[in-house]
Amino acid sequence: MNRTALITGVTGQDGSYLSELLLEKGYRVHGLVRRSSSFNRKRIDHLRSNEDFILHYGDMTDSSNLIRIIKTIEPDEIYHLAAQSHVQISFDVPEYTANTDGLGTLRILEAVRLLGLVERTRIYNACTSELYGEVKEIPQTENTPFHPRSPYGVAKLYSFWIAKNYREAYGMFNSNGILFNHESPRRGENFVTRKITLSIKDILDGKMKILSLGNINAKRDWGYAPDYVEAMWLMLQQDEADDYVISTNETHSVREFVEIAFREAGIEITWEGEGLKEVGIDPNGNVLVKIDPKYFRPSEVDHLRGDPSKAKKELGWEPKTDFRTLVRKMMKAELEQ
Ligand code: NAP
Ligand code: G4F
Repeated sequence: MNRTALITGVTGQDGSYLSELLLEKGYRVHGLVRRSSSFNRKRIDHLRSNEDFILHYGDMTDSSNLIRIIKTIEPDEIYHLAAQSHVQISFDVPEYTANTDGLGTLRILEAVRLLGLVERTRIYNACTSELYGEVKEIPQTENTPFHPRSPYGVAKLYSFWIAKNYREAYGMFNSNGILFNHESPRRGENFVTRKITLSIKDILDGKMKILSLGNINAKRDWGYAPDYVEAMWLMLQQDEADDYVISTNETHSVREFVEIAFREAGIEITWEGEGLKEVGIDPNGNVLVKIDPKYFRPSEVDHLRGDPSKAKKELGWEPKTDFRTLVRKMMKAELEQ
């Protein structure tokens, strides 16, 4: 194919699956990695020996670095995935989140524009169902009004609109993917799905006694990350840039995720008590799940469900993995480790 792609956020969950997909398609893949005191490349370590996989040090907060990398590579496609992506942590580091997730997108757009690459370079921008926040309708579509509920959501709102504005103002090929939650065995350990599967494994291994969670009644539209990176690629193969919801149109609570994950590990959980006193117990009466208010967010997103009809019609994209299969895959991978 002889095409060149730059992936920001290449060390993350999505960056790793997308790298595999693009390398399989014959791309030369460049990835942006941050310097850290200990190596954080475990998701992409297996790609290290591939000569079409090239890493560059960089950071979304450093414009000159981004300009230099994009100038050197002149990519056909940029997949802009880098972000401080944890919603609860965005309340602790709001300014950093705005800088990385909001202005970071602007830095990429400006680099492409200033380098005269508008005609050449197509950009995928990683947006999120967190834009809907306090949802105005169920399911959410590309036309549902936004109402973000966290510094992360607000930073991504800027990212969404600046990409759209540069599309309208300068004719840039910028597509926004409004992706709903997507998970995998490579999900970061402090997102709720991975925290649950990892904790169950630790409980079985005797390393942990109780899984502590926050709002177990929150509902999410959870898909499988490898399915979702295909949609990113498809968006950049269209004749025109646009915005697309990528989701399953199914919603499940954190509570359901807990029940199914424990079941996959051979433990039937039942619930007792209410509110902060609610606990999940095993058939022997041992408390394995409890509620800890430290995981409650200052403002929460209660219910997400996305309608991916437009992506199906225009991209020919559909989710391949249902909720139960997703939980099974994640729990199985955890137990096999
Ligand atoms: P992730 O696993 O948290 O990965 C985030 C990536 O961004 C990592 O490679 C991280 O590098 C990098 N990064 C963070 N701050 C950076 C900075 N200042 N400069 C350069 N790189 C930086 O996230 P993900 O789940 O793969 O998600 C990918 C993108 O999709 C993110 O933008 C996220 O907000 C968005 N999104 C995700 C979901 C989802 O459910 N997964 C849904 C909707 C949208 P380190 O490895 O060094 O930390
Ligand atoms: O797994 P989460 O932290 O994901 P959240 O907040 O939905 O955000 C993820 O999906 C977004 C797409 O909608 C992405 F844009 C974003 O980057 C990220 O990938 O939390 C899911 C739900 C929340 O309602 C949270 O309050 O689980 C609830 N929850 C309950 N207990 C918990 C916990 N979340 C975490 N992280 N840890 C808990 O102990």
